[in-house]
Amino acid sequence: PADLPLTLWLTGLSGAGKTTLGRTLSLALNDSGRRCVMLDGDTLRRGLNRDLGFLPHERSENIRRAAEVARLMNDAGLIVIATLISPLRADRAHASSIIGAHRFLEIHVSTPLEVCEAADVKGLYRQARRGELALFTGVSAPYEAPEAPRLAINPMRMGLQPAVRELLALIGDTTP
Ligand code: GGZ
Repeated sequence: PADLPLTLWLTGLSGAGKTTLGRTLSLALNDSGRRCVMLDGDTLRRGLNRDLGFLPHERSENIRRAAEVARLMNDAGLIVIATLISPLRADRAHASSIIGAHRFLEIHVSTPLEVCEAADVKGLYRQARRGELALFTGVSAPYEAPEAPRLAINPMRMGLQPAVRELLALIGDTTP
């Protein structure tokens, strides 16, 4: 149904393209009159989650809060696009249970580490390799890829617009 208030949960490495994909999807949804909201890890960490760092229990709490907000927004009828690294399966499973498995779609933004690191848009991989940034996902902290995502998508390989079309198709919108 066109207005089932889903949460699309985009998980993937830093620099995989989650935020860009989420933003482009949200523009496409707005164009077709669907109300949606983005919950981006990097943005949440400057406000709601500003007290949290990158220790495992802090990431868990970051994800838990994002999931609680997603639930409230889904309850209010909005489509939620959540873009957090969310590196651990257990934390994503917890998010799904908070939001409700029937409206939680796990999307793996599967850009490989080598590609994220080669681009290194924010210079964070370089800092992590030099030991200037601790607990960096993919370098010195784990990333557990989803075992059975609803969709795995590599926007760098397939292109942004085709990636967005796949997501739109998944949520039942065939608008190009
Ligand atoms: C991973 C880090 C770290 C460490 C800072 N590990 O690509 P970005 O820069 O713009 O977005 C990343 C963001 C990750 O926040 P999340 O809330 O998505 O992470 S999690 O779901 O794991 O809680 C990255 C930046 O913060 N960043 N230090 N050590 N990413």
